[in-house]
Amino acid sequence: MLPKLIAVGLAACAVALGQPAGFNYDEAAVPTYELPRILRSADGTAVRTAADWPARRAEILELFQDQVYGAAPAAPPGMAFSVLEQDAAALGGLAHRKQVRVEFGDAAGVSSMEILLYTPARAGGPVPVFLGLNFGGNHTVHQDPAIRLADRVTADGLEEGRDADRGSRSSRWQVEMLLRRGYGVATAYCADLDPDFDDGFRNGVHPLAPPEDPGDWGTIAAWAWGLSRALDYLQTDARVAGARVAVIGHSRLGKTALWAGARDERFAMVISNDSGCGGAALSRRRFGETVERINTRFPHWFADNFSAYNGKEDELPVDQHMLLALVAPRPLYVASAAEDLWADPQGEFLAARHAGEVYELLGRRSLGALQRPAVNEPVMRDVGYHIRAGKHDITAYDWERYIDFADSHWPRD
Ligand code: GTR
Repeated sequence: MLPKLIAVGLAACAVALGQPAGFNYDEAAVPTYELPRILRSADGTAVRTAADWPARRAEILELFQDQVYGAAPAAPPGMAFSVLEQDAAALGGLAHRKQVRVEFGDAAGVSSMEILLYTPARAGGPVPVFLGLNFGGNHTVHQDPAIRLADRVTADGLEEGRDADRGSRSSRWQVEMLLRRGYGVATAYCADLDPDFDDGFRNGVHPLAPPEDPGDWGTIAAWAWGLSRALDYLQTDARVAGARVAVIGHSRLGKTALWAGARDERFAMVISNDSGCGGAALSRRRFGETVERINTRFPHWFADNFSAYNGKEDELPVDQHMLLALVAPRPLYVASAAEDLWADPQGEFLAARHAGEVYELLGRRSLGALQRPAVNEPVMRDVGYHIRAGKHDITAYDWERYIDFADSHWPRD
């Protein structure tokens, strides 16, 4: 037991670092737990060979769909793409910029999402692309004055997109770095797909398949569905190498990237940045954010069924190492930040390590049995991992590693 004053002091520091009080940040207080076995089927048979994996994969995917994120519909039949704007000499000649509207048809509560795509202006052919949703509108990812302003939908109504917010999140989107290293980057505003508040699923794309059942799609599933629709577009664009699209996301959008990559095997690489609870972190550790807290604070994110596990993590038929395993054999990268205890860096690392069982079964390289690597010492195999110094964020350091990882898997002349 810690002396009371020290304990109170630690709790105060945790709050100051964005770590709410009343949750566990002490490794010694993590309960003992037993993880569900990835390589044992529901009927108890062992999964021994690569040929056994697809059936087990399908079981696990179904459990996540029913019990955690919720089932989403197929692409709407009336979906259409239109190029709203393009410039072959954007960003001072570095980029080719394209803005594309994806129309979902009349049944959706919102009619469309807008994709912003930059590719290197002087690319000799199709390039690999990093695709991720953004939190604040496409105009927040770069100062480029030609990016169309996105309106913000809040629980109080509609706020017009503001010029003053241009580039306000540009540190999270290393556009020039990506272009200089030969990659494209594509993004869309998450609220185009579903505004991030609980309104009983009247807005966003949910009206395409209104949730009625406790296993139907929540907001994370709607966002992930939108990433697949963005990929539908990217695979038609001649500037994009459609078989080399990495799906990436930070925090709640990192949970989203993982679910998108798990469901949709067309994503050739999956990157989770500080995704935490309901993302890469093991729920059973109950370190930092818990299942109960996330379902209470964000009741719209997951399928209603997920709430049945509030305070009952051990009853979950899955844990998040199994979500990561669904990405195999495709390259998977999980990243944490040292001060981001709310997201449980150790739980994120352990999930990535355990997912390695499936990589090995499929003849790929896991993280191995190593301990969590030291801060700023990335490990890159077919599963990659790093823990960066600093806070909950996605930074230039993180992007450099993701590009290094992509370079190692997708070598080019
Ligand atoms: C927090 C939430 C986390 C994470 C984060 C974010 O409030 O508890 O799970 O998603 O928001 O998305 O920034």
